[in-house]
Amino acid sequence: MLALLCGCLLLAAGSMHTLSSLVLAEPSPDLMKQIGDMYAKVTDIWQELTQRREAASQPNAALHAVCRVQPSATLDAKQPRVTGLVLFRQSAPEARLEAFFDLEGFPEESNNSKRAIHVHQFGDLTQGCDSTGPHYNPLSVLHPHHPGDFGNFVVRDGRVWKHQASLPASLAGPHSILGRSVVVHAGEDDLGRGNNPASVQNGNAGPRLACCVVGTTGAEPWTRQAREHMERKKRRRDSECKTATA
Ligand SMILES: *[C@@H]1O[C@H](CO)[C@@H](O)[C@H](O)[C@H]1NC(C)=O
Ligand SMILES: [Cu+2]
Ligand SMILES: [Zn+2]
Repeated sequence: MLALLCGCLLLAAGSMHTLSSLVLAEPSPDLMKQIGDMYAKVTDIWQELTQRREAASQPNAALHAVCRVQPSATLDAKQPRVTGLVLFRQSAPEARLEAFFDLEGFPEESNNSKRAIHVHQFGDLTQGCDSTGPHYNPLSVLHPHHPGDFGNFVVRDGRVWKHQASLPASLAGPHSILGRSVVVHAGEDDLGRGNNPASVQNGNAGPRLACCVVGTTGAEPWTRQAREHMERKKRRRDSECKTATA
């Protein structure tokens, strides 16, 4: 396999220039750059092939990530201290990203208000959530089309609790959100409809209340959360039935 790839490299380089210039003359910087580019491409293909083989040899190839949400270190005393967990799961590298959001600590008086959650560029919490940078934007597009624009989450009784089956971000590939951060904002995301420059950068979602760095994990936290989710749903249904029949 490797020999074949090297053969391709030589052939490709040879077709760009005559073989004699490759062998006899001092290689031009241009040629060196082309060989360098080709080498990078071959390396990419090679890595993808070996990764694919690795994934195929593992019976459970699902990807999991976890993000433990903590109040921003730079938060002032008046702001609520939001804590909780965001869990991610992708059944395969090309599959859709699922997530559980389980956050608490929002003020009671903010019942039914909406809070924005995004993926930000850096997994750097050295200055609290302020050092996480702007929205993660690998394709240079406008908000709300960033991969980590998760939108607004309704606070109920001080809590955000939501399962999302299909988010635009990924845990695999060149734009993986692993090592980047999840930021919970004090305000609602205007989803790019604010008619000002900030609206198409960050949705005017306000101060950064809490954040975390997305890290890899095994399947266990997801399994536990999924079980709890089912139980809570059942409890909610049961209590709704009771009030309906009362
Ligand atoms: C918050 O709103 C939900 C419905 O949206 C309601 O069931 C609940 O009682 C409210 N909680 C408070 C503290 O008002
Ligand atoms: Cu944000
Ligand atoms: Zn965005």
